[in-house]
Amino acid sequence: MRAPTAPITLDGFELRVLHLPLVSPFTTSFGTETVREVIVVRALTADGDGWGEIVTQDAPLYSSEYTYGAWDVALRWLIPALLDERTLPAERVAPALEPFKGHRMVKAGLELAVLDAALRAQGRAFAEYLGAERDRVPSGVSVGIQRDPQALVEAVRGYLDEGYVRIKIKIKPGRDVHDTAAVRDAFGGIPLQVDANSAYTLADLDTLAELDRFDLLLIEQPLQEDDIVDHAALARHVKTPICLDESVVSAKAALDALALGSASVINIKAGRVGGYLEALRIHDLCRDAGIPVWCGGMLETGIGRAANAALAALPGFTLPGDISASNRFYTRDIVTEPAVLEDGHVRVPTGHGLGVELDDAALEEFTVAREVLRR
Ligand code: OSB
Ligand code: MG
Repeated sequence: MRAPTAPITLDGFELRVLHLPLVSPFTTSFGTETVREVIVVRALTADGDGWGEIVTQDAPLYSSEYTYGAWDVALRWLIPALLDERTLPAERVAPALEPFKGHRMVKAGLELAVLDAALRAQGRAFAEYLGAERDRVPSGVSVGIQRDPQALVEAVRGYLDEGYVRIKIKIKPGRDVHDTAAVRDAFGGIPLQVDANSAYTLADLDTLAELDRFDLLLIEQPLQEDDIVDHAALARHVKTPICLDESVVSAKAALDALALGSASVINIKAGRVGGYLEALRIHDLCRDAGIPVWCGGMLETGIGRAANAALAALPGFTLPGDISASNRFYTRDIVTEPAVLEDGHVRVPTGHGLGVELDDAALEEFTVAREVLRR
């Protein structure tokens, strides 16, 4: 279990910025996206290529990271540091990048590409490597803010009809209690949770406490990223479990949040915490502490979606994650077999590495910038 990868010789990295059209606009408390701008990483090694994804968005609204900041730091600092190492096991990627502060999504994407290459070279599946115990994971869906509560109800109805087993709705001040009430009233006791993407402060305590009457699974990241003390205060005043997303940027941050009582559930996103290996550490520590976790999403392409399905198959992921089918976001993905919904679940890939193959034509079609750095 969790045997490390064999050392691999890095020849270079290819980065691409992609623009993938979304099937419908995705609105959160911080903005609306109609096109997913994302960076795809290809690790070029003596033993074959590996793929990763840097989940930054075009603007620094969810976190301080954004596409062209990621692009710059990867090409100027992080990739050169990895190429200096020449030969390394994938587990040494994060330590090699550790001196550079922040830029966790970039580090995660580079690490994933090396992991994929190393595991493919060894003929091992990412899920097995992580210690996954399930061959499919329950699929939840994150529903953006709609024109009005009626439109939200119709959007949710569509996803329930498709078989999604858990609904998460985005909220923001002025679009919280009524939206949640509309979904509760329309669909009764469905598994339901809300995500504020840090749109509130403690001054909104009364509004947040009003959500208690909807019997939600959790409220995700109501306050700011660095408000872990305020989240603890809020948790004492509301009944709904508080779940942290943005605030948990590392295993240490997760430990601190649990020690303070800032959260009773944690959303794990590999990009946000600097990689799948750090995500694994958060899974392990939460499991030891009896804290439920679930796998968050960043509108991943087929690359990151495959990796997320593998991660979510670990035993501590006891709540459905934001791992929906590819077609929830995209009409065309960049992998040959995009994730599909089967009986409310997404299958965990079993092929070597991440277990997905790139659709070269789709990759070309969506590429808007490309750079290769070789040793
Ligand atoms: O807060 O979970 C979030 C998407 C982009 C940035 C932040 C978040 C989200 C989502 C979508 O909620 C999750 C998904 O990929 O399905
Ligand atoms: Mg969130």
